[in-house]
Amino acid sequence: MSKISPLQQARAAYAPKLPAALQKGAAVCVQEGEATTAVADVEKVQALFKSTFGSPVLTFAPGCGEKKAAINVGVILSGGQAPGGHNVIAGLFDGLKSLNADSRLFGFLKGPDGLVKGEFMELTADIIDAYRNTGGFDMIGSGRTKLETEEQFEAAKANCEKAGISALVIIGGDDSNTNACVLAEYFKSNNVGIQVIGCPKTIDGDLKNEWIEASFGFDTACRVYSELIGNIGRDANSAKKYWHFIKLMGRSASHIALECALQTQPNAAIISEEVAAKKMTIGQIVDDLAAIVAGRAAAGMNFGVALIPEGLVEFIPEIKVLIAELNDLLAANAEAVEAMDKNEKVAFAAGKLSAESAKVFASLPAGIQMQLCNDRDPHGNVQVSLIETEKMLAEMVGTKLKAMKAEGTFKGKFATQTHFFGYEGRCAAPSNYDADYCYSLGYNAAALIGAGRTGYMSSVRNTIKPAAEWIAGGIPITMMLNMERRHGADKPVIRKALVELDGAPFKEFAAKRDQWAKETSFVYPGPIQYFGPSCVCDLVTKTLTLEKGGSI
Ligand code: FBP
Repeated sequence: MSKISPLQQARAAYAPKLPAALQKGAAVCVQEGEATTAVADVEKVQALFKSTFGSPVLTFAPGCGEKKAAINVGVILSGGQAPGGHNVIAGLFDGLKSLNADSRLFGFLKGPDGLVKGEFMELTADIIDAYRNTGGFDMIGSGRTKLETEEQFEAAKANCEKAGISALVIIGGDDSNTNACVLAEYFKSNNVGIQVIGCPKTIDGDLKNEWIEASFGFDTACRVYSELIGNIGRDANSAKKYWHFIKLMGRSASHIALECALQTQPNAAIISEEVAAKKMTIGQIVDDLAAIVAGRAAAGMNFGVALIPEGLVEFIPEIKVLIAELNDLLAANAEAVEAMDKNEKVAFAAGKLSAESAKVFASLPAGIQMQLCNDRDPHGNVQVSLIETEKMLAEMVGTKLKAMKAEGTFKGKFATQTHFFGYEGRCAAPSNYDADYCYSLGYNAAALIGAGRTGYMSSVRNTIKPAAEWIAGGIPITMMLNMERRHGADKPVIRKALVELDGAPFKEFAAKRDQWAKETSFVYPGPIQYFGPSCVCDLVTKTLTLEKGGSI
């Protein structure tokens, strides 16, 4: 057996809490709500999902332990890692065993690819026990293959039938759950007896809506980043000589940056959704940051902490246009560009851009110009997550402050350190919130399977309350769909949840940020607590607390 840490050993014994409805087993009493519709584009969604559209919202109540027939179930982890994935699988395993001890669970390997290629392993009690309450997705691996073609669906069907699998649980983000919905529809409309259930995962926190109040992993990842930000804040406040520019993962939405700001009270935090709404230029963002630095310097504080969301550049309108122009330009001249070195590419791009974009391009640091010209994904798009926005802003703010110094409007010092927190948080041992929530989501998925449903997302709500009061049930995925333009075609997708500027979390941040900028009000959250009093172990994110009408 490989060596495990003392914490992992102790944590293995943690028994995740379950909602009251699931405490007597996954054979629940099912209460059906009204028939549902789609979030928008109802007729188009209905036409595409003839067999699964309109199913009711389900709420579970404790059952009487009724035994169900034994079944084989397959599980898939899809997309980026998020703390708690193993607990979803453990909950699913325990839930299935509560329905019938002879039921078996199979894990498809390396994500949806495993389903298409028929690569899987049986997940026995020994395997499950070794992964309880651990972070990571290493039990079966994950992948980003999209399940969307009929060939893939047919291969999935054949591979499930070979293993006698009659239900699939897909653990993923908005795209993976959209694909789960499409697969459920395909199976049902073709009379294939395989149920499909989705579970909401992503540290990004952007798979949430009226019915799914959080995606798992967000809580733990934000706590890990906030611990690190707090440590940096304390270092900054001790040494008093550096400004720390910290980029935080989260792809597009700024939920992580916002939650970390609420937890740590930095001197500045940029929220991409606000930048887009105010149509801010890169120059304005730099000016605002420089003004905060200069203001603190005038008060004798040549240090600070600034948070930057990963997806920022795509939300700055002028950079979005620039990136689109660069994508087209480099794709249209792919062969010639291939032969150029980094400097030649930059010079080539600079000479071909529209006048407006050329100006924006010229205003960016040389390193960022190169990254914009070089880092492209297989679809020919700039990989924004690889752009070192934290370095870009540190450099541009430095340049602005030099100019201000020359004018006499800045008299302080400006030395920077830059950081990127992302992978550090994705595989952390799940917090109690995520351990309990994930286990409940998995157990609840077994209840949905036991209730014979398909095309549903496992839903556990009311999670700001103690677990016994959590509401377990199922939400038809079709209910969350709308039509969006993707790769030149209208596609049904689950709407991505961005930060709402009229939502309580952003309003709380906006009301406090000026004070945080001027003063040093850092909060030091410290590491996630797994053992100890409930007031430090069973925390809920500030975002969820505020969204549910609470105060922080
Ligand atoms: P998911 O949406 O699949 O959960 O992934 C989220 C994420 O961690 C983003 O925050 C980040 O931009 C991206 O994955 C990084 O992807 P990769 O793991 O491929 O580097």
